[in-house]
Amino acid sequence: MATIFTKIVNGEIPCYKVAEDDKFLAFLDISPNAKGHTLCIPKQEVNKIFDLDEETYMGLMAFSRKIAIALEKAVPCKRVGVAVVGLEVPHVHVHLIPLNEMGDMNF
Ligand code: IU
Repeated sequence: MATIFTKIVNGEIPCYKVAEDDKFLAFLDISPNAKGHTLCIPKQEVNKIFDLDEETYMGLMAFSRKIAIALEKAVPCKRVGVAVVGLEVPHVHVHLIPLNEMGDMNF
């Protein structure tokens, strides 16, 4: 069965799109830990990050870096935190979370 993120990629479920190219999508987290909390995903459905092929893995990192740099300019914050958690959704995603001080989630 398709993951919820594949349904978002396919447009079956709406999202607030931040950016996309042919291989990757960035969209706002539906339950954000901070204003601007963004998820970067490969459009290809793969559960675990280290199961990505090398090219997609490197591409996801490069895409996430671009989005993080743009977020740091667009959202007032001290820095953008990066996390790969994967507790809930079995489709690789990189969390980008604008932070102020340690522990201050920028709301
Ligand atoms: P995870 O623990 O890294 O798997 O967290 C999944 C994230 O995906 C979590 O922050 C959710 O709020 C987010 N999310 C979403 O943005 N849209 C959805 O439809 C679902 C989860 I389900």
